[in-house]
Amino acid sequence: MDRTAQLTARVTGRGIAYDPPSTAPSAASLHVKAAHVLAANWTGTSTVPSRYLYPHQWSWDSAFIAIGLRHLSPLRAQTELETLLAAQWEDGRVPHIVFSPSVPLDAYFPSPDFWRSSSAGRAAGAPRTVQTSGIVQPPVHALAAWLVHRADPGLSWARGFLARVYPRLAAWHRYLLRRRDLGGGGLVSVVHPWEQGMDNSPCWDGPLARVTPAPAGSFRRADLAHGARADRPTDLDYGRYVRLAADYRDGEYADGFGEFAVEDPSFNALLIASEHALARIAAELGTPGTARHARAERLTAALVDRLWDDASGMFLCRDLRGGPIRERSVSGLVPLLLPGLPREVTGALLGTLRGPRFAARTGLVPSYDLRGPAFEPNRYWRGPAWFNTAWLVERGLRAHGERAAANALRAAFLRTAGDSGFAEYVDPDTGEACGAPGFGWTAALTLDLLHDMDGDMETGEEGGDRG
Ligand code: 9WN
Repeated sequence: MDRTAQLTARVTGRGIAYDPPSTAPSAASLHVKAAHVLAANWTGTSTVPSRYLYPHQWSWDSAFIAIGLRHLSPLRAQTELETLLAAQWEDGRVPHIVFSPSVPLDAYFPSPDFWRSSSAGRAAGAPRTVQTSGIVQPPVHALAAWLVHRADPGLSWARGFLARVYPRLAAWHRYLLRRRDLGGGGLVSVVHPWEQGMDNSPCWDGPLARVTPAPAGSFRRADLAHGARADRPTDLDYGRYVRLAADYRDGEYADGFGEFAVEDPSFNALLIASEHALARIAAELGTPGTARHARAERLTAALVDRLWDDASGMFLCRDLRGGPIRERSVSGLVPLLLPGLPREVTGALLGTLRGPRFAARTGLVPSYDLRGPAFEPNRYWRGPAWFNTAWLVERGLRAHGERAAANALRAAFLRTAGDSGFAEYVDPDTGEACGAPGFGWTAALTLDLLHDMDGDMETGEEGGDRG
């Protein structure tokens, strides 16, 4: 059944009339506009998410950006990933921010003098020549490297791209699997909300409540100079982010069971998708990828075992100190991306996606349950729709043969991305642009959906569901 028709019925049930979509811009004009955003955000070696709000290189942003850039310039896409990986620490972690030395310290907080990577990170092997943060972000990089290679294998072979990035990507996954399995059940834990990437999600409210905030006067937020206060995390949340990051730094970035440790479905699903991609990269380089595919399957089983919640029809986060977190966020739908899910899990995820909690008027996927107690349509990750998560869900729908639903989500993505000026995120019902305009991954993933119609990410061994 056509997803738009379903949406109309459900939305009417919520008492909101469905607006017909705006006239779709032509693919050619969207391409030109998206390419323009990426050109404006390009620094020469990488792409900033936003010149104003985020003027450095961010880890998972760069992976998504490379996935789009491959359609414009496979060389730039390779460079994007290699610039990030050049800042990898000796323990294998890929830092969530690589700071640009030409940007003033007060342009973004926390700045390099907060993280002090070259001194506090010395024991963990932080690079000496570049300043970085000390936390990580979701491991989308091997998936991105594989897709970038496939965009122009000739150029990739000529430059030795895969051979250079493979050991770094393998070390990155090793770090996560060995140092971050804090729960001992095979899944990776994040130790800060910024690591998971959906910073202000209501999922973190419970675990964050245990954290004593850093005093308000001890830091100066730079985000409020560019973002609306009502859209951004509160000062209290920021105080807690700062405390967690400062404590991690003061412990010289050694990994252990701290105050915040959460197993997150999206972070782990992206690791699994990337592990499958790493298996393909290994095979392309002449080493069998079978063991890596098998590890990805074991991780998928652990994900289902530890985070699947039948009653909610989706995956939930697990607070290692408090147990399952009962808030429903888009993170719990991202595992749809995975090829090896049990059939009943896939079916339930599709049902949840179509149901009243996640079917928004724009046709995009809200970051948080539309009916949840903490829902706010404009506040950071507490309801608005983001384009990277829409892209992940679209790829998941396509991977599971849900062509009509994938096409509807793709159309909603392209229409809203164009109408919003490639906004960082939008109100999930009205499509109103929020956050930074001309946002890197919104433009990049627009290009990907324009140019990669079949969405074959080749992330599984055989593909398809397990019966
Ligand atoms: C902290 C850069 C990043 C994204 C995150 C998003 C936001 C930073 C912030 O911006 O986080 O890392 O200052 O709020 O939540 O997903 O990678 O675009």
